[in-house]
Amino acid sequence: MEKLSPLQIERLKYQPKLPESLANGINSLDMVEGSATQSVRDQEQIQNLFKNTYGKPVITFKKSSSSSVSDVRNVGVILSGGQAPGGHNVIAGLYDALKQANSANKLYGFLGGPSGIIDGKYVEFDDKFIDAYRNTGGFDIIGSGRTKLETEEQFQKSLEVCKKLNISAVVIIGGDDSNTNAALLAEWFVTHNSGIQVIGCPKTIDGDLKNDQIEISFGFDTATKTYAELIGNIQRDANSAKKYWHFIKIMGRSASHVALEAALQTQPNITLISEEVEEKKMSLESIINYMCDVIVRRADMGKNFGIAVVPEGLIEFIPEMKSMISNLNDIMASLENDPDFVNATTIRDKFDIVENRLDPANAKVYNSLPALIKGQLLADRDPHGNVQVSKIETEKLLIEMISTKLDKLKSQGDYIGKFNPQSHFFGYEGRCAFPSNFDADYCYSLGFNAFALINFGLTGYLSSVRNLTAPASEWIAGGVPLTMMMNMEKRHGEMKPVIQKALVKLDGPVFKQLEQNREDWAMNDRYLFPGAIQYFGPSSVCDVTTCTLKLERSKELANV
Ligand code: FBP
Repeated sequence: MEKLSPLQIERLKYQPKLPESLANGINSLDMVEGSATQSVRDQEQIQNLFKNTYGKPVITFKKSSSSSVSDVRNVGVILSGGQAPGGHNVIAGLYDALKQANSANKLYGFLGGPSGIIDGKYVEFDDKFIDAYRNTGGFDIIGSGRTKLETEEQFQKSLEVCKKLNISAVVIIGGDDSNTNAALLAEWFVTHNSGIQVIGCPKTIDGDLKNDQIEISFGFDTATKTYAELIGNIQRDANSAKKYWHFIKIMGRSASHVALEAALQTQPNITLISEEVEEKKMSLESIINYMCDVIVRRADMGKNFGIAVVPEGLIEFIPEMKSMISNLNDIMASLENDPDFVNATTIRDKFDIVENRLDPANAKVYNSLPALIKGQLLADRDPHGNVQVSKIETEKLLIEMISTKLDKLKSQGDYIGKFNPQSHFFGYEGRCAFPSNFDADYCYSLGFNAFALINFGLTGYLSSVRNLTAPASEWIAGGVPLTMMMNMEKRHGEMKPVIQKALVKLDGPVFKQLEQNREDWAMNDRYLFPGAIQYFGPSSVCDVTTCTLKLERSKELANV
C-alpha cells in the first residue's frame, strides 16, 4: 500500500459538513423556484444562442418531510481548468449523494479534463477509489485539462461516449471558461434531444466566479491562506534581515481578488490592485513612480526593505499595455494558421512577423519593454484565448524599471538608500494544498448539491451553496442558471458568449479596507503572520473565513 503522511491519514478520516437541507437526505428534498432570470449583459444575443436554457429560475432546496426513491442514473464528472483545493471533495460529495439516492447509480470520471469526454477516456468510481481521495488537495484523482468544448464534432463525440456509458448527466467542475463549456454543452444536449443534463460547479482559486448567488468559488479560501502564510514568512525574514525588498507576484489571473485577500491577511507595504490601475488609468510609469516613492520614503527612515504584492494579471490592466495586448491578441489570432508564424523558432522571428502589423502606438509600447517580457507576451494563448499571465514575469519587469528609476534618483541626490530586490511568484504552491476545513465542507456540499440538481431534472445550472459565513448547517443549497452569468466577449478575435468574470469592486468593502490602511502599512511595518492552515484545534484558528467573504457578506447582510 502507498505510504501516507500523518496529515494525509488524519485528513482521510475528516467528515465534511453539509447544509441541513442536504444532510436530511438526497431523497428528502423539495425544490423552490425563484423568478425567471436574465443574463448579466447582452440579453438578446445570449438568449438567441441559448434558446432552451436561457431565462430559467434560481433554485433553492428545502428539506422535505416526505421521501422518494430515485430512478437509476449514471453520471459523468469532469475536472476542468486550473487545480483548486477541494476538487476531490466535490467528486466525493457527488458520489455519496448519487449512491445515497440509489445504490445502483454509477459515477464515471472523465480523464484529463474535457478531452476525456470527447475521447471516451474514463474510470468508474467505487468506494475504495473515492475513499483514498477524501479531503485531499489536487485534481490527480482523474486529472484536469483546458480543452475548450465548442465544436459540433466535440459535442457529437461527447454524446456518443455518454450514450455508450448510459450517462444521463455530466458535472463539469470548473471556472468561468469551463462553466461556459458547461452552458454550451447543456444547450447542445437539449437542442439534440439527448436527455443528458449538464451541471457546473464553481471552481477557481482566482475567486472571480462569483455573483449574488455564488458567494465564492471553491479553492480561494485555501489558496489565499497558503499564499498569506508564505507572504507572512517572507515579511518576518525581511523584518529580521532588513536588507531586501521582496516583490511577490500572486496568482489569480485577471482579477486581483487573490492578491487583495492575501494582502489583507498580511498587511504588506505595497499592494497593487489591477482594477484600480485600470480605473485610475495609471500608466506603467506612474506605477513605478508610486512604488519608488514608498521605497524612497522608507529609505529616508532607514528602512531599506519591504514587501510589495503584485497581482498576476497586472500587465493586462495598465492602459497602454491593455491596448497593445489586445492588438497583439488579434494579430496572433489572425496568424494562427500562418505557417511562417507557427513555425517561427525564435521570439525574434515571431516578433518580426507581428511588428509590422501592430499599430504604431502599440509597437512603441511593445518595444519599450525588456526582451524577457516581449518574448513572454508572444507565448501561445490558452485554449480559451487568454494571455497566460502566469508566464509573464511582471515582478521582474517592475524590479528592472524601479532599479533604473532609483539609480536616476540617486544620481540626483534624491535617494539615499540601497535597493536589493528579490522576486517571487506564488501560484502553483497554493492550488493543490490540502483543502481547509471550509473548502473541504464547501466542496463536499457543492458536489452533493450537484446531484440534487440532477435528481430534479435540471440542466444548464451551476451548483450553488450560499450563506457561507454562517455555520455549514445553515448554508443554503440550490442552483443558478449558467446563462444568468453570461455576456459577449472577444476571444481569439471573435465575439463569444462567456461567463462574465467578477473583478475587484473599487467601491466594495474589501478594496476599501486596503485603501484606508495603505499609507499606514507602507511606512509602518504592520505585518501580520497568519502561519499555516490549521485543520485540528480551536474553531478560532480552524474555521477563520477569508477577509473577502467576511467583508462582502457583512455588507450584504447589512443591506438586507
Ligand atoms: P482557472 O480559471 O482554470 O481556475 O485558472 C486558475 C489559474 O491558477 C490562474 O490563476 C492562472 O493564471 C492559471 O490557472 C494558470 O494556468 P496553468 O495551470 O495552465 O499554468
